[in-house]
Formats: sequence, structure tokens, C-alpha cells
Amino acid sequence: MADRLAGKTALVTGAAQGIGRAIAERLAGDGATVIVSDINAAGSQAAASEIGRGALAIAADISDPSSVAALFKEIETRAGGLDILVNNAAIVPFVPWDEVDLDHWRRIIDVNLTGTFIVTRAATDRMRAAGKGGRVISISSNTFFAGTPNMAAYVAAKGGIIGFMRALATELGQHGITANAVTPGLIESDGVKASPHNESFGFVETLQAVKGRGQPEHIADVVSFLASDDSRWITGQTLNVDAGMIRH
Ligand code: NAD
Ligand code: 4PL
Repeated sequence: MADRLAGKTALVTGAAQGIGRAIAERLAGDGATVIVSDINAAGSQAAASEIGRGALAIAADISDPSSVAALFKEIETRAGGLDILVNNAAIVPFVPWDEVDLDHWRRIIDVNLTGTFIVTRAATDRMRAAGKGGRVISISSNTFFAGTPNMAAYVAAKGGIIGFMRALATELGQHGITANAVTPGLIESDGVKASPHNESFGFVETLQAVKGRGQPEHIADVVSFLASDDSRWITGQTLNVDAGMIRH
């Protein structure tokens, strides 16, 4: 499937590490010009230079409208148009319900859900203006189906993303733009490895139909398909990628 994305430009948010980084690497391998964006400027620079293949690093905070406006200005100057948006950036918290206060709730909704809106607003406006269709792929989570503990605000934001992609698909289908959500199960990303979630792999594996530890590449391979022309008849959908932990 080499070069299935030749001639396309893709923006991946939260791509300095973890799942976003693996997605950026996979889309670059598919021939896309990839914009590696992250709030961590040094990390996005390092990831882009390691990925090579013309990948560009542009730092941005998805929750800050002026930062996102600057990101899209840079994309226009350095890459031209945008064909594929992968909304991956998010905070992955571990906060028991008794510690979920309003500040935490607002922060998680602001970054994980409203940040996804801010980037998607700018990206789809440009896709429409270019008149060449497009792909929006948003990384949700199977915690929305499982009701996983210690992340109530996160689970709510991830459900919001699924609803957002459904509505966006309805409104933008007429412009040849598809919008889908992907719901990974537990993945051994940089962020998870450094958090209490790292203790959950044993239990989660007992729930999986296919055994093993979820890796960022398991998600990147599916995002590659959803970014490609092969997925043109799929929109408004939620694709669960969790080794069969959830069956629905
Ligand atoms: P990670 O913490 O390893 O990486 C997340 C990246 O997002 C980091 O580089 C971080 O700097 C960046 N980021 C955070 N806030 C940002 C902001 N405001 N603006 C721009 N960038 C920002 O996380 P990960 O595990 O690779 O998760 C990636 C995505 O996958 C997230 O949407 C997460 O919710 C989702 N997900 C992860 C898992 C898992 O088990 N790892 C499971 C399901 C879904
Ligand atoms: C099953 O999205 O999907 C822990 C942490 N366990 O972030 C997730 C599962 C976590 C998940 C997630």
C-alpha cells in the first residue's frame, strides 16, 4: 500500500509522541506530506526530523484559537492545502471520581473536545474552499463504551467527539469530506507508559478477544485506511480498534 496517500497533505495533532507520532510516521510512509503538530515544540521538531520524508513540525496548542490560527497560516505558507486532518491530541488523565472537580472537568473538555472543534473548524473551512474533498479522523476511545473508571471527564469528552463526527459527516458529505471516529482500547503509548494506566494491561488483556498489548501502530494502520480513498463510502462511523475488548 506504499504511496496510497501520494500528493496528499495531512495534519496530525499531538504527534510529538505516542499514537499521534505513529500515525504521522504511517501517513508519511504512505506518501503524504505530514504536518507534525504538538504543544511540545521540541518534541514535534524531533519527531518530524526522525520521520523525514518532508514531514514538517509546526507547534500549536489545540485549545488556543490564536495558536491554531497561526498553525493554519504556517500550513498555507509551507504546505499549501490540507487533505487529511487527524484529531489525536488530548490529555489522558487518571483522576478518581472523588477528585474530579470543576477545574479538571473544564480543562479536559476544553482541550479534548473544544480543541478538537477549533482545529476541525479551521481545517474543514480550507478543505471546502479547495473543493477537493477531505478526510477528518478523530481519535476517541473505547472508554466511551466501557465507562472506564478514573477518567469521567475524559470519557465524556470522547463521547462528545463521536457525536461531533456524526454531525460533521452529515453536514460535509455534500462537499466530499468524510468524518469518522476511531476508538482505541488501551495502547502502550509514551503517555500511558508514564501513568497509572500502565498497570491495567494485564486486566485489559483478559477482556480482549485477541491477546497482546495494544501498540500505537495498531491504531496508525487503521487511520491510514480511513485517510485513504479506500474508505470513501464510510462516513459518520465509529471504528472500534481494541482487539475485541468491546463487541457491539
Ligand atoms: P500521549 O500522552 O502519549 O500523547 C499525547 C500528545 O498530545 C502529547 O505529545 C501531548 O504533548 C499532546 N497534547 C496534549 N495537549 C495538547 C494540546 N493542548 N495541544 C496540542 N497537543 C497536545 O497520548 P496517547 O496515548 O498517544 O494518546 C493519543 C490519543 O489517543 C489521545 O486522543 C488519546 O485520548 C487517545 N487514546 C489513547 C489510548 C491509550 O491507551 N493510549 C486509548 C484510547 C484513546
Ligand atoms: C481501555 O483511552 O481505552 C485505559 C487510558 N484503558 O486512556 C484510554 C482503556 C485508557 C482505554 C484508555
